[in-house]
Amino acid sequence: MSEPSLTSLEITTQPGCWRRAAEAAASAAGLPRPGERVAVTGCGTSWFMAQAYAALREASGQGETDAFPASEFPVSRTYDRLVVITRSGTTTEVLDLIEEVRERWEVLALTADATSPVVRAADEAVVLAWADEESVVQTRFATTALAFLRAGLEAAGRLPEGVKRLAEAASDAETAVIEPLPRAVLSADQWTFLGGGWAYGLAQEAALKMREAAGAWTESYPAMEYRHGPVSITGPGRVAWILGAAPAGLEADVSRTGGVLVSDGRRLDPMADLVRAQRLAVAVAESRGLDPDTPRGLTRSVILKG
Ligand code: F1P
Repeated sequence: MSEPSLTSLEITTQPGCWRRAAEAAASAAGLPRPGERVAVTGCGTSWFMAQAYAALREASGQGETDAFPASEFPVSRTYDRLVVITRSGTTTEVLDLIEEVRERWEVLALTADATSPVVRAADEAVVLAWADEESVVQTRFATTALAFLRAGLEAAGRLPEGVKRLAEAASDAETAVIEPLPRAVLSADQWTFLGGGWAYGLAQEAALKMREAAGAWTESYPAMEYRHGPVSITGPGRVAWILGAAPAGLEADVSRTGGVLVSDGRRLDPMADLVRAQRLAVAVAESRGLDPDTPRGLTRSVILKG
């Protein structure tokens, strides 16, 4: 048997990383304060974590919160604070955006690298170096950054009805890293990930993981958008996977197509369900003879100029 991939090893460390993120958030400076108008940004995986946090913060009643990819940021808007997520701290679009807005807004950066340019560019930087990864494909850094921000929300106020505390999410992740994945999901040839509210960003990330690590055909949509077209893709041998609570009737809709529905309901926290999708990405990559540690066409960071 060959050695487990770095990606799969890093995936298993997430419960501990999330617990450590909660400790780090307790003493961190620069986190959004309740009532502030906040924007969150990043690229790729980091943008999807930004989406999840923005939706969770706004649903928590802590203030209007937008998320944009750094390359499509509407800079003419007005915010109190910009939160940037960038594992490498070197992504060009993120650094360019900070340069453009730093005189107007407070900037908090979450990164894995204390020596990276984003640390110098931001007003405050939170360095989650212990969550950094050797893999190009991000798993634990991204979810740990989200856990850190989520812990900040928990400390500042009440979370929305039905959202678990981070400590419970970390316990759910302990289950998610070991639980066998359903055979029909492993052998499918297409996967559509769905999520409502803050779980939509997580669904986007699940789909990206499958593309990055396994070169798989995936799609992702807000849960209620599925019936508005994307359902046409699902059929025998294909999967619709809902992270978080499923809308009424989804099971019947998927069953009519002949496809497989993965719906964990409220058992696992949606972040823990994302961990299962990360494991699926590794398993599908390996079943296709791909090495998840060397994803096709990807680099650790996109640096667009010298
Ligand atoms: C962002 C990112 C990754 C993606 C790829 C290129 O990096 O887009 O999400 O998987 O490796 O870079 P970062 O800004 O978080 O370092």
